[in-house]
Amino acid sequence: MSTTTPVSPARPPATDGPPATDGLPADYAREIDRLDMAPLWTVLSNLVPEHPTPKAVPHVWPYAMVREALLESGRLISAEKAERRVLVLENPGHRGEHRATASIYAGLQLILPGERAPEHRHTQSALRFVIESDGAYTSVEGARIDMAPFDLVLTPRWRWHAHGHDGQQPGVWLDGLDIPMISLFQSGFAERIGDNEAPARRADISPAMHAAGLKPATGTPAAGFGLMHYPFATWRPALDAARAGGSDPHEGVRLEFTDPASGGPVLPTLSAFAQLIAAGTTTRSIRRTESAIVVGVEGQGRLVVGTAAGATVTITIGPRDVAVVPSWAPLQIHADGGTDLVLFSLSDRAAQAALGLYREDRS
Ligand code: GTQ
Repeated sequence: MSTTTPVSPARPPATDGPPATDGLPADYAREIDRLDMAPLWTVLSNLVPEHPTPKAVPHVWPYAMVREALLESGRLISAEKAERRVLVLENPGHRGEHRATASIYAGLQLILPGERAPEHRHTQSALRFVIESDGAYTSVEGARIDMAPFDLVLTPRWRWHAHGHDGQQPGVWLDGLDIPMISLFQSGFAERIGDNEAPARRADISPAMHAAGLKPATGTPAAGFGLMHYPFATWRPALDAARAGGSDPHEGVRLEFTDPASGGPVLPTLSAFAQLIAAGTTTRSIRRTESAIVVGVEGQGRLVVGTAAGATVTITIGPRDVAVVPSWAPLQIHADGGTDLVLFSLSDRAAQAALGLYREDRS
């Protein structure tokens, strides 16, 4: 059967000029364009590249350079009005796309003493890495989690969450979300409610349960039982303890934050890591298909990151600085600031591993 009746309303051409002919006869190029089709053979090697070709570039947001602009946002809008007062970290290779890498959204969120960012829930999952806090908190399904500097806090998909602040100084954390992945699947939903309809306030019992290897014998485990808080006060000593077990030439001492229920990544889409590189040492080059956001915690050092063009970019990183390591970029870390270098990172490894895609290459 053939028909000349368009199945969708007439629309303007995709581009202003005539379609790119790509060496095709002009009439043919026009005809397939009119039919909303395009030749594969002119683009196949871009669609199915021999190796990852990220648009994201190695980049750093030195905290001292961005902090003032973040505080200024606090004078321009309230947390209540903004819903979430965040400056999104846009990779220079993804400007206008609200993402730090192709798959990861990252932003710096500010909350001021006495403010409240209202309850909402969404199918996007979030993790927070605390940068500054003397009394900021997140509540997840009504359980309050107090945030101290360098704590990791989770807000898995579809959990009600709000933020507040009972302290004196501005509260800042890095938000890492799987927004680009949920956008790719067009599977985003969100709900907002007022504080009077908020989930009942309750104690966060999960740290005590997990520390003891216990869980409630009755009731629904889903009711906020999962471990949502990985305090710096507990993960930092664990990194030192792991150091006694030896260090890897490509990674130094690197630990993954896990969901104790599964032993797997903290979120289905995002993984999180703590890493220590001993003073005066340099890791051997490694490249991974994960794209990563790296945050400095202690010490000063350098990330030497290869680019697609075969050059290298050197990123100086210290406490609270936020950097990007793109997919498949060779990475070496130099702890050359005179002390041990401690880093936190999050990546899309969880999603890649779940799909059987994750690879790494050690040289
Ligand atoms: O705190 O819930 O940076 O929903 C972006 C979207 C933070 C949040 C972000 C969000 C949140």
